[in-house]
Amino acid sequence: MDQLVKEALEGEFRVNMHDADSIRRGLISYMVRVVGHDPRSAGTRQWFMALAHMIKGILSERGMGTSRAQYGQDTRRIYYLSMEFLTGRRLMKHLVDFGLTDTVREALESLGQDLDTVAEEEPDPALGNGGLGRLAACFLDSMATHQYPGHGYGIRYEFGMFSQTIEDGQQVEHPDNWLRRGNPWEFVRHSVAYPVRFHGRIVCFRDEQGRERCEWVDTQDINAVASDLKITGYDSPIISNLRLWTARATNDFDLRFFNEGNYIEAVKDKTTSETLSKVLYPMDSTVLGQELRLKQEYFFVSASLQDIIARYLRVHSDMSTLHKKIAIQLNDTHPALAVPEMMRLLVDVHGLDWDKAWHVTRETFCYTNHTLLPEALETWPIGMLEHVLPRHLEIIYLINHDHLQQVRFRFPGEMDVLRRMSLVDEETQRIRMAHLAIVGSKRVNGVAALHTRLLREKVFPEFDEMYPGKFVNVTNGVTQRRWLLQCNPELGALISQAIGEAWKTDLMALRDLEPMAEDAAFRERFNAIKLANKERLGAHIAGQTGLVVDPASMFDVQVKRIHEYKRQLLNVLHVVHRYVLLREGRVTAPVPRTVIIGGKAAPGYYLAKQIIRLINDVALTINNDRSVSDLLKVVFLPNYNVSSAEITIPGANLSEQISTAGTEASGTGNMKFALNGALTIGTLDGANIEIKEEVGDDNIFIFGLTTEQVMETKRRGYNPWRVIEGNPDLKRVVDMITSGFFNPQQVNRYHAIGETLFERGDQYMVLADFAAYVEAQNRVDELFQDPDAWARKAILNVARMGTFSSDRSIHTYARDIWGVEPMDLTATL
Ligand code: 26V
Repeated sequence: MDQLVKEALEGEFRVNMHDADSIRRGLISYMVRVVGHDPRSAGTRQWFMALAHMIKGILSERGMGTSRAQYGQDTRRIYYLSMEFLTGRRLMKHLVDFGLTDTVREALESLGQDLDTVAEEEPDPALGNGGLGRLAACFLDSMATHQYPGHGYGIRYEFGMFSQTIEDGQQVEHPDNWLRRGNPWEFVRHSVAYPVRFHGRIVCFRDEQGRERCEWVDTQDINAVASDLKITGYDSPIISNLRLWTARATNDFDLRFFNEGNYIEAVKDKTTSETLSKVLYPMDSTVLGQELRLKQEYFFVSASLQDIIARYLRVHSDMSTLHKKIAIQLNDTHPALAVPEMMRLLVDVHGLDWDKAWHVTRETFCYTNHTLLPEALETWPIGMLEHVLPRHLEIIYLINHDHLQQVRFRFPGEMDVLRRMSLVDEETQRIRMAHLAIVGSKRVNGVAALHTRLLREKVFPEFDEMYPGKFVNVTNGVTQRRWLLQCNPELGALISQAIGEAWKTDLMALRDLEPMAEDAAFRERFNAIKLANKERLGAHIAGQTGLVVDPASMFDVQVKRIHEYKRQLLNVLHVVHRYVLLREGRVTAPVPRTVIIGGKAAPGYYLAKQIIRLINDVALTINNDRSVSDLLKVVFLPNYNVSSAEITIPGANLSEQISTAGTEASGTGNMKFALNGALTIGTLDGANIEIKEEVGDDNIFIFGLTTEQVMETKRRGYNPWRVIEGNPDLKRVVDMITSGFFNPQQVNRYHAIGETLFERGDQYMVLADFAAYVEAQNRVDELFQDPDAWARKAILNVARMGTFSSDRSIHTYARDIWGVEPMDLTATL
């Protein structure tokens, strides 16, 4: 080592990334010069930092090339505004994208380090709740891979999604201090900072031309400071940017407090103003209407629009053609304040007249809806908006005035329609953000065929009528680079061996895999890889929970946020039912199963937390009952996140996608599982429907009520009591849970679960679907007993997942929504 260090430090800083020896020298040099550690005593953490900084150097170099080429081409840029990005760890992704995994592995090995162990040192940036944030990350990957000029804007939360432990069977939340040891990937741009204003009042006056102008004065300002994360695509010359904003007190703030002479109070207030980017709200199901959340939303919208406009004005001068050069995608309504903010900037700051500004605005924005649940649709109290963003409230009223004028014209005399379409909910005195986003956008899209249909027919029918062609569908997708190539390299290699590498950037190429389903040797290798992935998952489970599971058993997996509509409870009912049958010896040819459930509950969502507790109580009883121990195990996998998904998904045989029909907008986990060779048991909900159409009815286990049947049943008056009286097995299971069989020390623990199923009418039809679910699970068992038949279907699932690539989603957005073409920078760079 001594000699190595000496040589490396004598050498040049520049590294040839295709030569392991050069990388090794580079690593030593970065270790000394950037990390500031002696290579002779460095541990995995330090080697991670040295490697990350080295890769960061390449990112920066290549990124500059991309920027120059983009300015040169003056292409329309796409900005993806999202409060959440769940990017997953960066290191392995960059290595895969640059094709450097093997050389870097070799270089580290020569330094006595293992790449996988080093990669584990990186914290998983948990800047999102679930599907919506992960989708944003998949989209950035697809845009960069296919050379679209797409950039992300979000918030650099100091604390991301809480980390979850299970104590006494219950969820405990811990702060996610992911920046504690620094973030080697970010470029902090102290000079890219914009003031964001709050509160204050409006003064209107006539300018020299006699036009009415309004100014927003006496505001309290906070600075937004940019940090950039570089986004690489697979084998792509493009490096895109994800710009995340941090809140900092303005100098102004400092000065005022200093002059007031109360130093300690001044510093305290300064800190409060910086809480804006402190923490991610860990809810994805109910809107609380908290002022801090509203401020977060405006903070990131305002900073992003200022930045977008500043960039535009570097090359252009006419604000009335802004929409020709940019498109802004709103990821749900969280950034919907961008609509009035754009109007304010165009009218109040840049002096455009109202109609022209409105035209530019509506041609710029597009909005993606991600939920049908009424309690997740954002609305803000008028009083709060008036206090926090008085000018925006006025602008919203002006927009609404013109909008209602058109509604009256289109639906004359229909007062009900007028009331429903107004941006203002008069009853609750709140502003409806989805309405605002729809009115202010050129296109609105749902995220799966069923979801888009329900949006058009049930949620916003009058909007759909008034704006034909505005509502479009773009079914979600996932990036095969992270969700196959990176997380399941063995399967990736097997596929490439069989059909070549085209699938990595064109997932439709997987079709060529179909004939392999009939190839016995291929099936054998496919099964061997699944087994190895199950062993890896088994080891992860043992590490996390201490439970030992059998990789030969069927791995039956449900991982996602815990929510009533996702029906983890239905899963538990089936598990308990199975337990009863096994104990009573009522199963003739039992199939050993390991049921794995993971996910976080929103901290304030009592019932979701009770479901976690129930899973753990049931697991404890079953796992300690020796009479079933070879046949049934139940695991609650704590702290489900992107990194644990990367281990969990490749190890699954069965993918549980069992939401009540008409509630899950799309789902994306469903796609990841099938792509990794799991079979799906699922309802006709979200993208499950499209998955079924692709893989074929014989290759998926569909059960339960359809959306129409759910609505019809409810309309006719659904009675959960009647269901349970007609099904003694179900009654037995429910009685066991509600009477304390799994928790004799506190028998009424699950009172609330009984209440939601009966007194509150089983809103999500858990009981109604139970019998069909059990029947489908029996079909699953039967098939699993024939490993060859199972493998055939699993291979066909993989082969038919082509359409569920986020590449396809992005090409669709580009063509139908943004009207952009990929750039071709391959020659330029
Ligand atoms: C809602 C809220 C409500 C206020 C507090 C913070 C917060 C944060 C996120 C959300 C969004 C919930 C919507 C969501 O995540 N939808 C999921 O989007 C996925 C990607 O389109 C889709 O696959 C899932 O089906 C859908 O549930």
